[in-house]
Amino acid sequence: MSYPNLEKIELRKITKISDPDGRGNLSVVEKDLLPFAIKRVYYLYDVPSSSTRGGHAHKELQQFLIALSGSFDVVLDNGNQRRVITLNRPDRGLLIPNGVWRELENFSSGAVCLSLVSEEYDESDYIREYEDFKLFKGA
Ligand code: T46
Repeated sequence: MSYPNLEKIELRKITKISDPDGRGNLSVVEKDLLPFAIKRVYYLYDVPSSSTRGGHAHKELQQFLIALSGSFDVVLDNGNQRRVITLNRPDRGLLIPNGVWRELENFSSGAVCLSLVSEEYDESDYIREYEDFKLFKGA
């Protein structure tokens, strides 16, 4: 399998509607923003700052991550290089293609990580050992 170019993985802007009467903001993820139909939504919260989530890759699943509240770092690894992206705005989301190892760390107090994904839950789609990921990549 080829190595996805990590430099092409970017934060996508989510439409933000600021209320003219000062009632706060509303953001909306519309279908054109994502290259997949959303099949599942889950969220991480109450994550201790010392904890790491993720630590796996997906064979097929594509994912859009949003820091609904607070901040955390996403470490991306394509089997060849690593890149760290901080999520800290509810009007930005990170689109992670399949075949990318990810680790989520440095969660701030009150951080909430929303995950919109392309597949139903299937444990066989996970590669949870880094050595298996390297083999999957053909390294
Ligand atoms: C990802 C990161 C950001 C389910 O039963 N159903 C589900 O839909 C999910 C997502 C998980 N689970 C079970 C599987 C495990 O027994 O919940 C437990 C914790 O899952 P996991 O260890 O995979 O959690 P994270 O935070 O390491 O990873 C999750 C997602 O699994 C993964 O797709 O990219 O969040």
